[in-house]
Amino acid sequence: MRLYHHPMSSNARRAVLAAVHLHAPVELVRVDLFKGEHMAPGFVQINPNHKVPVLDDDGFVLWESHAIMQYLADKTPGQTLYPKALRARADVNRWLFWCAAHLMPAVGALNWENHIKGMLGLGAPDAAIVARGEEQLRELGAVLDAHLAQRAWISGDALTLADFSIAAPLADSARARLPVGDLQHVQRWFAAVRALEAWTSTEPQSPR
Ligand SMILES: N[C@@H](CCC(=O)N[C@@H](CS)C(=O)NCC(=O)O)C(=O)O
Repeated sequence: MRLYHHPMSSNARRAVLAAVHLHAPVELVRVDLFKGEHMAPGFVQINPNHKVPVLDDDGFVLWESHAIMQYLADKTPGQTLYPKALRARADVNRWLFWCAAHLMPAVGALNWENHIKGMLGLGAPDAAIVARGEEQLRELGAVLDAHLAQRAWISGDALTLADFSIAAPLADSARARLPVGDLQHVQRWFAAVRALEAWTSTEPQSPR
């Protein structure tokens, strides 16, 4: 299997984290977003959305990071990241959708305005977009913090795909100036995720 990614992409990182933790036999293929490799005809052919991550499993091409995580887990015998029991799986799915639908747009706005724009020389952050992103993230962060006050991991009592999904974008906390530093339960949980081998072994060495 080939997993197309870029080290600065938190969407790609969650798929890579799942692959590494599951010991899935994937070959990581770096797509250089800064050189525009994601816009090359060959890449757009496999993902018309021109985004990473993309998984190619012997010709079966899958894009969308959460679908990739689920597929890799379902392919792995004996895995525990994605429980099979109906309600346990539904609970993991709930957080994956929460992340995709709510968390990522808020983090994405702050990451673009506070980090990527400056890196690409595209000017100062737009104050209105930053204010809106911060407001959304504070509300979402409060929900996550209250949830984690009662538990070690996001879903059930063990590490699941939900933890990798939500932790991946928080790696940008400092650069994107995400207002999550004072969320004590989130920070305790995030430290536990960062201590996992899947996390430490996929820390970007030279992001660009
Ligand atoms: N919903 C997608 C989002 C993927 C995404 O936005 N990837 C970004 C990098 S974080 C990308 O490749 N952007 C390049 C582009 O949009 O042209 C997923 O979860 O896989």
